[in-house]
Amino acid sequence: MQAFIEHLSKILEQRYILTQDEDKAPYLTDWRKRYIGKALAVLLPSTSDEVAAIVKLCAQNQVALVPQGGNTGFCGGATPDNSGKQVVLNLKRMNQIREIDIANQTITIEAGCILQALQEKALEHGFLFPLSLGAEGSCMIGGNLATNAGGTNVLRYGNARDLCLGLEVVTAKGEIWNGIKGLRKDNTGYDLRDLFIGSEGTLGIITAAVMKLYPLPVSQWTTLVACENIASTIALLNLFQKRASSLLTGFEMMTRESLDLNEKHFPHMANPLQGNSPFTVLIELSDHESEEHVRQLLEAILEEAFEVKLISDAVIASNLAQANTFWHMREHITLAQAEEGANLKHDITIPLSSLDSFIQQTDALMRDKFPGVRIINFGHLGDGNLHYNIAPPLGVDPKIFNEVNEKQIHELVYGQVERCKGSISAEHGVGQLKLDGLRAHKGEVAHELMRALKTALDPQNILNPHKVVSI
Ligand code: FAD
Ligand code: 2HG
Ligand code: ZN
Repeated sequence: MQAFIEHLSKILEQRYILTQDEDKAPYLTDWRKRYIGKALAVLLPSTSDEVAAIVKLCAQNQVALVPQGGNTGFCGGATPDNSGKQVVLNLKRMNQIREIDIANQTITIEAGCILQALQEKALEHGFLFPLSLGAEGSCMIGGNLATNAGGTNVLRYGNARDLCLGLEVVTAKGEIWNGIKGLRKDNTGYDLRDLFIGSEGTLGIITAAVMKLYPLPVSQWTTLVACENIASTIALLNLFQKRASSLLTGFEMMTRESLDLNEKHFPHMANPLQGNSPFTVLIELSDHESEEHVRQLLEAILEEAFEVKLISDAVIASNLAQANTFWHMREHITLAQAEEGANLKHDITIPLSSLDSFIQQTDALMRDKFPGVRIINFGHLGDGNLHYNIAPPLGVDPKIFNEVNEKQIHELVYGQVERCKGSISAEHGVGQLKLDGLRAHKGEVAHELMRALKTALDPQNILNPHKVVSI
């Protein structure tokens, strides 16, 4: 392997080839600290040509690559295995904005561009880039596309896939596929762009992308409301969809247990709604007409919701700062869970029509079989996407609890997901975390098609092997 490293130094300057343990360490553990890998080296290229040359060299030497962006993923997709024979290819130095096309309303950016930097660049030009998630200060657009990230604006603008028009990808052979086009229509055969989006670094390395930009709304209004049961939250969603249509840009649900945990770790983020309702919903409307128009609409819908008893309390943010505190409260639940210790995450989607039955049955079974567990259930209700996370009973060591109960808890939740015809991964992907469960979930035919694609595009199995599908 010495020869391989020496050859690398013909592609990258020595300082961008990390081989010392202390230099590699930050790239070898995932955000949840669930996976710790080893690597021959961590490589930091700055151009697509460098990426292509590295992949070619790896292919010649049968060295597997693990692409990495901001390393904020939840499924261990960006963490190498324990062999010490893989290389991590972190794209953070590829962070240039290549072009902003005002008339076409698109931006062409490199994969290592941090999501927040992209949002800010769009704003500078008077546009909205709508992808938004709690990790936006550190995740990167390449990682967002590789995981088909969701977040809080999917309801109105779609997920990362829906925001992408073109890609540049380095293939497993080390060739560069130039699909950098800003076209909203292009039916020229198989959609290669859609193949790479959501493939979690197993089919190709995304080096650049053309993303859609949107006009900035003139006014946004945010409210927190209290609901007594899940059926009311869904009826409320349907009411907002009917009355506000595309003005509805956020509809997030938090259970009382989630907010209690938040308050325990972040006391300044207490729920401003009194009364301890079982469900709190954060709703955002965005308008392109006027502040008055959207405020009146919001008030009218809330009034109707009170009248038909869908909500028992509501508070409208009186300014941007207060709206931000509502959003921070929502986004801090993940951080509160991390503070509390390891938890069992279930990032699932359920059809809205089955959500009530899912929550009622799963909660009851969970409390019956695992007395005292805390069900930290929150998420993007507007998309039917729950983060149905399980924390051990108070005072119980999470490590010991998870060792004993993890398998059964996953079986319980995923069994209910199958009953309701849902998905076991709504937005976080598969990575190594859900690799084993995927065949049963997708079914034999779909799983074989996925394996066939992987074999065709990466016959040597050097791109992120044993993530998503094994061949
Ligand atoms: P990484 O973690 O570095 O990589 C993720 C996967 O993509 C890996 O399989 C990796 O190999 C692959 N990959 C990375 N870059 C490339 C590339 N250029 N080419 C090919 N493959 C690549 N996710 C959501 O969807 N919605 C949320 O609301 C959300 N909220 C979050 C909140 C917090 C606090 C945190 C920590 C995470 C959250 N996430 C959320 C998860 C995570 O941020 C997303 O999955 C994000 O898209 C990952 O981006 P990244 O750059 O960190 O990718
Ligand atoms: C969110 O929606 C993220 O906040 C994180 O997807 C979910 O912590 C989680 O499980
Ligand atoms: Zn989420």
